[in-house]
Amino acid sequence: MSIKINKRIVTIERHILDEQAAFPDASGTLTALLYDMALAAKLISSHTTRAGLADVIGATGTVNVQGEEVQLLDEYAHRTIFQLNDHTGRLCVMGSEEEKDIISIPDKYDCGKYVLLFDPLDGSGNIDYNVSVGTIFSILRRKSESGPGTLEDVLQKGAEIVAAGYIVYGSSTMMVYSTGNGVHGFTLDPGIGEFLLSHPNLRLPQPKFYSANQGYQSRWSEGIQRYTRWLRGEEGNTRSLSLRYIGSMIADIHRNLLGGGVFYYPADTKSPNGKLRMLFEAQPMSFIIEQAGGYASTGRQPILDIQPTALHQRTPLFVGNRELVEKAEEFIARYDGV
Ligand code: P6P
Repeated sequence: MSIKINKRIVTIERHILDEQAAFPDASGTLTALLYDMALAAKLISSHTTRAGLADVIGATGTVNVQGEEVQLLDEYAHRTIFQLNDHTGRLCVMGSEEEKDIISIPDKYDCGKYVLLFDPLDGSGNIDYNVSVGTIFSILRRKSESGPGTLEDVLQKGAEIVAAGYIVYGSSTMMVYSTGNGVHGFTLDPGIGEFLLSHPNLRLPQPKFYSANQGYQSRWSEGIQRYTRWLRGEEGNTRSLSLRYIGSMIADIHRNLLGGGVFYYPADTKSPNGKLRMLFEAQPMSFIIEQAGGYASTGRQPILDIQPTALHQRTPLFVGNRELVEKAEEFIARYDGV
């Protein structure tokens, strides 16, 4: 009797290990760090998928450095990622969208060679509406020689990112990551508590969607208003894309990664530097999308080339299929001047 062999089941742990094999001098530290983020994802997922039931829904009554109401799940996600990483000796410093300053490694623990930046729960304002939210992270090598990490270790260009990923807590929980060798997606099998490879070597397909909050159109520049009309098949464009915007950046960008398209949150008269955070949202998502064959820009320059000057600085963001993002740059240059 022949035994039916399952098709190759690849857990995220196995995939990360295989990826490490591509770096002969790898010490395994980055691999272990990615494992830790996968574990954090499982723990956070277990709370987000029953937010309506557990005592984790709703606000804490506090406001974070962004001026946003902190949700109980925000706090849980932030604490989980911190506690899984503060003692491992793999990091010299952390930065979180929820913390005003950089997060030092407690004195009792060793410092390592990596920096971890994370947005513990992006889009958390949508939790109460049962809209998908997510965790975003990026990993960089420290610049300082040794000891506790510094702000300089954190304020690096996105081009210096060693690995980045996000977890989207939606109809299923998916973890998508890149170590600079393509983009790979894993779906959590809650029955066995494992992330299984479901989307190997993700590449942006031909675009179907454009994602922006058109409710702000009157606050946009002429170039961005014309660009938006172009995406709709006007302004001389013969092709129109479908508008899909759910107000949770991770959910919007994840859909566009799989279906093709552009997400943009431009500067406007109310937010002259845009709304999204450079270090915790724009850089990691730009790294991932560019690894999938796309491009990310402020509308005037590549996101990954920008030297950050402040931990929570914001940036305009256009990210997705290269031809769509470059078209935005073209409209902005033509109608908004330099
Ligand atoms: P608006 C969520 O608060 C967030 O930071 C992103 O996830 C999302 O894309 C954006 O803000 C939505 O902002 O102004 O359209 O509600």
